[in-house]
Amino acid sequence: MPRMTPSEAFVETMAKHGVTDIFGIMGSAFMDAMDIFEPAGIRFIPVVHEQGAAHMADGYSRVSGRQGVCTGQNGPGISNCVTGIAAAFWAHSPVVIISPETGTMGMGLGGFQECNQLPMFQEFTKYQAHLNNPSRMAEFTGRCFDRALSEMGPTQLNIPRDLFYGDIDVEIPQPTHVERGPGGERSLAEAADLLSKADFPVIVSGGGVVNAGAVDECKALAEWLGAPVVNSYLHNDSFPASHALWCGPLGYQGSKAAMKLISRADVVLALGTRLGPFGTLPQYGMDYWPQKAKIIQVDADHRMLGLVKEISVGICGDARVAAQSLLHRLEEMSLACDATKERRMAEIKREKDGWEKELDEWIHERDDFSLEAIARAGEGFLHPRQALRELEKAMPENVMVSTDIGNINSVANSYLRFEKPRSFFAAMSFGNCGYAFPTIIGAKVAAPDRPAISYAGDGAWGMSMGETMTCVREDIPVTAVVFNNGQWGAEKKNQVDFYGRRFVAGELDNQSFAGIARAMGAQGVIVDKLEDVGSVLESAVDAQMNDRKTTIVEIMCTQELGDPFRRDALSKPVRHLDKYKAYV
Ligand SMILES: Cc1ncc(C[n+]2csc(CCOP(=O)(O)OP(=O)(O)O)c2C)c(N)n1
Ligand SMILES: [Mg+2]
Repeated sequence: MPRMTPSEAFVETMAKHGVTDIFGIMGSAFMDAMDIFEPAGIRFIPVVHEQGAAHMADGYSRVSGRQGVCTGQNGPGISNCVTGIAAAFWAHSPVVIISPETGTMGMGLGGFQECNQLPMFQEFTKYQAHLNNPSRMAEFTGRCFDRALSEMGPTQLNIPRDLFYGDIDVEIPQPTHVERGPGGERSLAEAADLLSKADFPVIVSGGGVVNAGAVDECKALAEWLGAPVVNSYLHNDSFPASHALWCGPLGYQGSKAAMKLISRADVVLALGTRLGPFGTLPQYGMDYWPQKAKIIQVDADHRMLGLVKEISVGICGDARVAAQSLLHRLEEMSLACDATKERRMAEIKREKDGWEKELDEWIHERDDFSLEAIARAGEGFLHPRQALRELEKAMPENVMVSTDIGNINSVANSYLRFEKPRSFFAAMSFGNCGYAFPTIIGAKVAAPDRPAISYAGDGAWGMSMGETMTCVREDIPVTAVVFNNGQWGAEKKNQVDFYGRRFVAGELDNQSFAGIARAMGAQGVIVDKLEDVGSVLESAVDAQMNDRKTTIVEIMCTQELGDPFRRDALSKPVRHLDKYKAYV
């Protein structure tokens, strides 16, 4: 066995796993290994804040399907990553966080930058390795990289900093690849039977379809059945939007056509989706989930089967081969729904056309608060919906878009359509503001030839805009769209609906984001006319692709607000004490 140092074993194992990029901020704790990243073919990308590094690793892995890697100094550098790793966990991203720790001889004495780094990631990792002996460096490193992929989620490699040093004799392990099957024979047969008897089958295409590379198989199955395909919440890239059977996303600010059609289903094939609780809440006053339908759920993780929604058949399998297997079975059977294929196709078209028309006419919100906000704004402020529609029309081919958490970003859900998977990186169930921008930077590193665009509200932008300096310093050109409505809108909406318009802490008296962008060395453009939205986006993308320039596009928006995020979780206030009686 070759002799090497643990640092060499660590770096060699990463190289063997194809690691070429690591996001983070340097620190003495891992400097011995960092010193040899370059000769190992690994680029270390220094960021502004380690939360950004974790989001970048997330975006990197979501677009490439490979492990994204982040690291930082023990203690504060690593605790700064917690939010980013939690977000990656809920995005099912194979992110590996390398967390160097206080040295073994100092741990427990309260020295410098000391903390126990395993508990803080426990809930958001699929696997945590703690290096307990330097001789096992390659083994643990390899396992973290393997498990991030096989379990589709973050893993942590915790390394006491003194264990990078020494001499070890070790073989570098080969990466392993777990091949998943279609699922159990009996559940597949039951599912095929249900589908063959269905009158109105509907397919929900989820994140598992993207991760498994199953879009073509989903398409073939949908075409065979003539079944409408709806995207699960925030997985708008799980089916090509130009396809006649595509109906758009379910859930908050999603497609009414999708929701109306699924409400009529007698059999639903939920392909590669955990059917997360937030993603199927009633919307637009419509409780669309088909309570009486038979639900077939396919998920690679057996723990997700039937967890949220009652199901008739659960298939623990890979979305791609499961869809393939179902199609092969159905090809041998006669389909009840064949008799109505044309009628159903016409129904799909009718609902889609109706929704497009409604979106075209829905140029602004119409509730009292929004109407007052529009009147107050006057010239120079755009309706968010109109701006979003213009952006949609100007989207370049092959685009990658990330979105943040906020009111306008949520409304964007209706206007974001994709032709290919691994194109849409929304902040998923962890729902943290500040997600979109660093995530698109990571995506751009993994796919430099694709146009990269992030959306964020002005509040979320404030949390994340520092990473503009990373784009400029590290030559990672992207385009950031900032919807400046001068408020933490999504939360203010709750004060409108539930707290008698008692606005506390919701206003944002912003400086010019375009100006700040320019001060950071990027281009900054203010858009205050609707007719400029499309052309500004196009030139920003052109600058990104042809001049390697990052542009911040600041769109001035009225303070109108769309439907609230958490209508499900809020109720009108009750006060018992006299001094608070007016606060209802
Ligand atoms: C890290 C974090 N802090 C706070 C929140 C709560 N929150 C959700 S949406 C929102 C407002 C977002 O405002 P902005 O980014 O300006 O977008 P807008 O709603 O105005 O479109 C806040 C504060 C959150 N989701 N994440
Ligand atoms: Mg805002």
